[in-house]
Amino acid sequence: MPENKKIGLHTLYQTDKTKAEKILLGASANRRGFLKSGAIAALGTLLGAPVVFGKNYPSGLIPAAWADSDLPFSLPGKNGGLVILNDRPINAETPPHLLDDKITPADLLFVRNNGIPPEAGSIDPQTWTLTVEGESAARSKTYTLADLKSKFKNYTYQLTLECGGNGRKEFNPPAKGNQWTTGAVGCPTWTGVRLKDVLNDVGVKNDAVYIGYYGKDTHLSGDTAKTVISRGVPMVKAMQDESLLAWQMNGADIPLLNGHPLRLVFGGWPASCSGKWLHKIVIRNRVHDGSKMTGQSYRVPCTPVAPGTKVPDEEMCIIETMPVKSLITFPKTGATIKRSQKLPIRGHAWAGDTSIKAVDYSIDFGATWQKCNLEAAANLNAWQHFSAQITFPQSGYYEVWARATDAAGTAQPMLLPGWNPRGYLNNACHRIAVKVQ
Ligand SMILES: Nc1nc2c(c(=O)[nH]1)N[C@H]1C(S)=C(S)[C@@H](COP(=O)(O)O)O[C@H]1N2
Ligand SMILES: [Mo]
Repeated sequence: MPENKKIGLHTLYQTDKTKAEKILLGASANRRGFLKSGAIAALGTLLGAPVVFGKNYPSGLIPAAWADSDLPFSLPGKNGGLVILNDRPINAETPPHLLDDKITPADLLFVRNNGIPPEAGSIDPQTWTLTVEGESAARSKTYTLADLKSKFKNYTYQLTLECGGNGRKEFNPPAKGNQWTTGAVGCPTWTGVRLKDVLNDVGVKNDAVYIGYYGKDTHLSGDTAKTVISRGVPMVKAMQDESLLAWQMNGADIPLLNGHPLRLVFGGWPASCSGKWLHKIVIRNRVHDGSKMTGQSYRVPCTPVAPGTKVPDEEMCIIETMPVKSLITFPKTGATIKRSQKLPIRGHAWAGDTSIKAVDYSIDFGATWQKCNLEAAANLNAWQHFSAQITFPQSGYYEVWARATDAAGTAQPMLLPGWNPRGYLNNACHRIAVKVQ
């Protein structure tokens, strides 16, 4: 008898995961960040046994009964194929072959949480408000969601969100944090109002430098006085046409884990700028100094350093536009084809605030490169689709590498770019394995 069956674990795996998800993501925590007893009791019922030390159970943690099973623990509103990197806070990335759509479906957009999202039951779009204030705001003003929708013109843009730490896993010495491989990126459409229209309605003083955001998620410690994350962007990015206060993704409510009912979307910048569960924006007369804006967070050395270097805070610069990058989304790595066949490949390329002018592929580890077909972007800050048909000279093992070049002529590095202490901005070429028989 297999070991697992002997100890009866299979029965745990068969219990109702959907109900468990509801309990875990809808449950409130006490002051110390542990699940309240009602939720623990409900979880015990599902597991078919009481959670004996339940009073120590951290809110948001997925029981190992599900987390370690082969069955995907699907997050609410998310595809079961997402890879969960961390369950408290929830961080999940999308494997490359699941990012094949030109417009990323909502259930396939990665999730990066720094804290515990607001409880589903506590979000009422009817009463949700956004307040704009700060030293450089002419006054303080509060809008309901209905105000935003009706007072300002609505816009839809396709915008790329990529976590600044996407690709962190490859850096050596390793950087702390979620070990993202390639999947902390996606490009859905977003509907909302221009941030600049709202800022102008409030009134922006001449000395405005930066905006900062505040969301309704709670700190992992359970301390409600602590801010999870409060980042922002300089006024020029805030005032860009494509910078949105969005309430829809792909024409439907934004999934809870991606910031329902309201979030900021700054395409092409580290996604950490795009505040979720947004309820307050501050217009600052200095660089915003909220949580994860200062120190070493979302910053890289202002000038390159040798791997492993300790860099003082003053020599770290805030990441703004993201670098040129691409991803092969078809075929899935490990594809096998017949010698007589051509291999179709496709994927997407993006480059922060600029466009992609070429994508090339190589089947000889970068010695020679061939052009891919490249489509135009739907709008500024949207990724561009590429494709090609590859003929292989003989049977054997190959790697297909893709390399994008942006409008300024900057191309992706074939291997790792500059090491930095927190492991940001890895835009190395993506590669897949192909066997020709
Ligand atoms: N309120 C809030 N906003 C947030 C975060 C968060 O933890 N809380 N994480 C940020 C980071 S680091 C990233 S990469 C993106 C991830 O967006 P997504 O989860 O919708 O993919 O949200 C950003 N906005
Ligand atoms: Mo991020």
